[in-house]
Amino acid sequence: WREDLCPGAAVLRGAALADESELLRAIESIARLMPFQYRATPGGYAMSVAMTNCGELGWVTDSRGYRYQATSPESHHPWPAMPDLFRTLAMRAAREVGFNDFVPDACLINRYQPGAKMSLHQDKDEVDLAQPIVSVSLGLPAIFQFGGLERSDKTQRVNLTHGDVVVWGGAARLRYHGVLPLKAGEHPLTGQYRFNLTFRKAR
Ligand code: MD3
Ligand code: FE
Repeated sequence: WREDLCPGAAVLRGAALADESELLRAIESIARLMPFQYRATPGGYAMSVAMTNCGELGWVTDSRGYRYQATSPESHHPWPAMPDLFRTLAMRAAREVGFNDFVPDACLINRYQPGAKMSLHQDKDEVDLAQPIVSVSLGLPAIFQFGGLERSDKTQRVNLTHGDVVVWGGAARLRYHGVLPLKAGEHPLTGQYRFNLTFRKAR
């Protein structure tokens, strides 16, 4: 079922459940080719979320800034191809919310362990902000926080659990958002981790 969070953002509860095993197997094979990395922000802080990517472009951060690039900074190899299942799932979710021409070229894979968090931020490194972002949550649940267009705007909390898919676009596209520190737990399919796939049209 669908829950509207605010204009432009909707949660499709359980929309990825039918593909849970295949999604997790794909994440494992991507991570074998491109291991998860704890990257540093341009300000020099180590992120608590480990990241890898698949697709034509991947999101990276280092002392020079945030950007999308076609190769891994460690190996200089192209990111693994985006599995058809990933692209199809993201396109179908976007379409359900009214974004009919969304074709992602980048998939950032975030891995949270207990205590890992993502501070309030905007996603604005993509060229065409008329395209939405689709996120898929797998494994341990997280409390997602979203605010307004200014960092100081008041925030709302929403629980994202295994299999939830969220589409963010339109008026919600530049809202500040983040993830509160992950609570420890054990998920039957992912153990102590939460994975989040975010699909973007970067270029
Ligand atoms: C709201 N990831 O990688 S996904 C990120 O759960 C990121 O790992 C979070 O924020 C995670 O940048 C949240 C949900 C999400 C993604 C994109 C958004 C929410 C958004 C873009 C605009 C507004
Ligand atoms: Fe984000």
